[in-house]
Amino acid sequence: MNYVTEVYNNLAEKYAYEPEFLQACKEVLESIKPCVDANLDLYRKNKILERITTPDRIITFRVPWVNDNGEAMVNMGYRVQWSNAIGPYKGGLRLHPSVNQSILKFLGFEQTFKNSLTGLPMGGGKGGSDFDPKGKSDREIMAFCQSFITELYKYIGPNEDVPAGDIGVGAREIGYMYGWYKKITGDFSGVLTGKGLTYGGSLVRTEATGYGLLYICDELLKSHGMSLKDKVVVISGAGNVAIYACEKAMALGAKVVSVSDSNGYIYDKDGIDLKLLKEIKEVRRARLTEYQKARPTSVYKEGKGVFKLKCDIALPCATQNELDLDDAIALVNNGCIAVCEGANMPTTLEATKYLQQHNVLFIPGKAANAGGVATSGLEMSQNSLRLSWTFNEVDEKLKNIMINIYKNIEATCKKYNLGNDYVAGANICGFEKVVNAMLAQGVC
Ligand code: NDP
Ligand code: 2IT
Repeated sequence: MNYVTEVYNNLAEKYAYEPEFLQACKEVLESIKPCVDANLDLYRKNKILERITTPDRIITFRVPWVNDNGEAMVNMGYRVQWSNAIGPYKGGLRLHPSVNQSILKFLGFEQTFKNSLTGLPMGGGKGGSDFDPKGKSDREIMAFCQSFITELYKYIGPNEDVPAGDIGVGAREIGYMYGWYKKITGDFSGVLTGKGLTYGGSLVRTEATGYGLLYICDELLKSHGMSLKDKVVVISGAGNVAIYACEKAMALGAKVVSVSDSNGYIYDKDGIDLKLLKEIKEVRRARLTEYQKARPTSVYKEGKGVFKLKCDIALPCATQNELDLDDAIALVNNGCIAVCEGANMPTTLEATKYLQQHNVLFIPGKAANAGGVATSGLEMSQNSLRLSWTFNEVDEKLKNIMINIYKNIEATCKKYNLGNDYVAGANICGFEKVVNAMLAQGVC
């Protein structure tokens, strides 16, 4: 049996109860086969595939906190430290009731290759909790964050593991976590990224994932003789990534006609009113029904539906497996040219294959949404230098990183005769750097 299949089958047997993790492994392992075949003896002898699909460690812990009624609450906390082959563990923290070990393992595994693609010295990790921030008071959020860090602080550090935000974790949560880390350790250092601008945060970090997504989308279109000008774009999600993807898409001349949350979606034929969206989501933390109330010419529909809308470009920016085969068929039938993933693994394996087979240009999340972690890397650099760069300086570096990611993926596609299979290009490109570091460092 070939090495890739053998390793995947073993994982599938051992982790049958971790579907998201297996999905991520399947995608990566199948697509790196040309590179594995070219180095078969070396990789087999060093158990490269077995080692890279096994995290360095998983830390799990109880997070007790007290709600506003004085009642004790308990959640599970996790940190998956996947690989520090090329730098300290780096990756976000997710607070969402769906969080479990399978989801955090898929995210930590993906993060390792994503961080490698940025060209910055960052290893991969991910963490979070099944705590649901929705409807909680500021005091409850603070109580949870302090309890979470009371345990996690033992395992993180500016040269060890540097967490950041993800779903449910933004500036407010990072602030509470940073304050408590400092309180316990007395150490003012770059242990978290996504910090506020008055205490070590970087300009552009808030915008970075969404902006980066559009920089790479723009580069993709340019290299195929097109541009974003006058393109109709659908976006799912209405959080950090979606909002700044919307902002940059509009700045580059596209019209964004949708956003969504976990209850439903907005279709705004005149183009999303970004100021209104920010006010509702960033200030009031309210639902999208409020958008429709304030803008009666838009339409609100319950449930899924964003990818059934007619568009030129689709940017899934909410969560994993939100774009399925039915959506992919609708996108192709509606003439969609490109899908770039703002979220992590938002497209199912079948949907990805369908889009690629029907010549829809497809950039996977580990490349397309790498701008967030790349700018976290730039925040780490500024913290080490004890300097703050201007908005334009950081934005320019972000843009160059995204363009380089695209160029490197394209070069990998050429090297291995992969055509426009940017999934394989991104996986092989991210994988090769990590593996070369592993080989140089011996069995550890
Ligand atoms: P936010 O918490 O800011 O926003 C998440 C958005 O997605 C919300 O609109 C939320 O709706 C929606 N959503 C979340 N879970 C579900 C679900 N199960 N079903 C339907 N809708 C859902 O998170 P981010 O914008 O930061 O993250 C979005 C995606 O981007 C995630 O996949 C994340 O891993 C990825 N990402 C984030 C980066 C970052 O820097 N923040 C960097 C790279 C990737 P609701 O409010 O109703 O829950
Ligand atoms: O998925 C991701 O890349 C993130 N949530 C950002 C991680 C980071 O460390 O900035």
